[in-house]
Amino acid sequence: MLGDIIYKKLDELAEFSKDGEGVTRLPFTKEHKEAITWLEDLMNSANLTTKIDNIGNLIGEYKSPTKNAKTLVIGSHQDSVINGGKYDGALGIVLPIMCFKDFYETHGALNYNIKFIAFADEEGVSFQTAFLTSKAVVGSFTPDLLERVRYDGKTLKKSLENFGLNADISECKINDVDTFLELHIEQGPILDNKNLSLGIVDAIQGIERYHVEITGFAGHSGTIPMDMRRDAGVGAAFVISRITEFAENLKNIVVTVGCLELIPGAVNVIPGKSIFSIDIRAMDPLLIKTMVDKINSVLSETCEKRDLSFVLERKMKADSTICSKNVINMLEESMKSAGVPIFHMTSGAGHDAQEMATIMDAGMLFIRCKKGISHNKEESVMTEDIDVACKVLAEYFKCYK
Ligand code: HGY
Ligand code: MN
Ligand code: MN
Repeated sequence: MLGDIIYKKLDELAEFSKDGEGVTRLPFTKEHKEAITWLEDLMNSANLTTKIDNIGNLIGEYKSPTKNAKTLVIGSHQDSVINGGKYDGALGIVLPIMCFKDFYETHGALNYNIKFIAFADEEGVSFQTAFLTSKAVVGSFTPDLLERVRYDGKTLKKSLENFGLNADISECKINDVDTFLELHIEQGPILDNKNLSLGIVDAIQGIERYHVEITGFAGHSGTIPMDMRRDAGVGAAFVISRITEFAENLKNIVVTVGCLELIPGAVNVIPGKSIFSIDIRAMDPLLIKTMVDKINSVLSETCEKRDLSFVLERKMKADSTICSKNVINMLEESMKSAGVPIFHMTSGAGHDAQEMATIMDAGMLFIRCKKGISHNKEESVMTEDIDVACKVLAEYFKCYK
């Protein structure tokens, strides 16, 4: 079955990763280059014409013989988080290409065009953003992002140049496109708990990400009395615990501090500086605003009390997205034709579909992942669910208009 073939292809793709646990494939790296070379072969085997745009997205095109045909865009991201799983992003690139190849060999020409996209950078791990390269595709990329600096001190601009890309990013904008469909693992436990293979996404929650720096004064851990310290590490600890408790009581919002650094980071030095990230998600933008106001007030109170100073900088914002009714209806029709139970849900995770929805009808189809585990090497899918997704996507190819 196609599910087994796709499963094995995803094992191959996962090999393009930095050493270490799970998959680490960050954008504009050796691993990214290897992955899109491999994906280009896969696209070519499906008779797609391929190109890499000026920000490293790989695009495979099927051109319909029909004049002035509509264009369906299908894709997801090639990049991973650090020590992530094999399926986050990758499944939404490989499955549609393999399913199209099988469909075209059986049914022949379509009366619409298809663009398959492997987005270079969705996770935002390298440049403290998210949906960086789908922003370029929809035309919302701003030149200031070129100055963002990644883990090795290189700016995005330099990283692109080293990757062989130094052209005008405004040329990445795609036009004359009608519908975007993204297949993606759910990254949550709902489908697994309900023993369902697939879910139609009705909405994707909004995201705001912040960079926080607290500055105190480095000192000797043995000689400075507790009441004379300006400990930036303790400042961070109080802030993180208070904003977490606030989010727990606020409900329908999630707040995560995924990165935390104490400087200078020596066992016998009072931290003079602490740097951490805050990732905030909710469907309701008012909840996010309430949370950001609380973060500001907790930072002010804590820093005043402990003679510290702080910087709170927003690094990215993506509005919550209501998925297109047209896409939802067509997914329902496809699931009905494939004899698959219809289930609607929302997405806790962010996706390129949020950017793509700013210029066209956009929707998502979720595929169960075991226990909802994701952003973890234990991430796993079943070949049976991949088969079910292929059946539904084939019906979608049939009914798309
Ligand atoms: O962070 C997210 O929600 C997604 O995995 N990019
Ligand atoms: Mn992810
Ligand atoms: Mn993803």
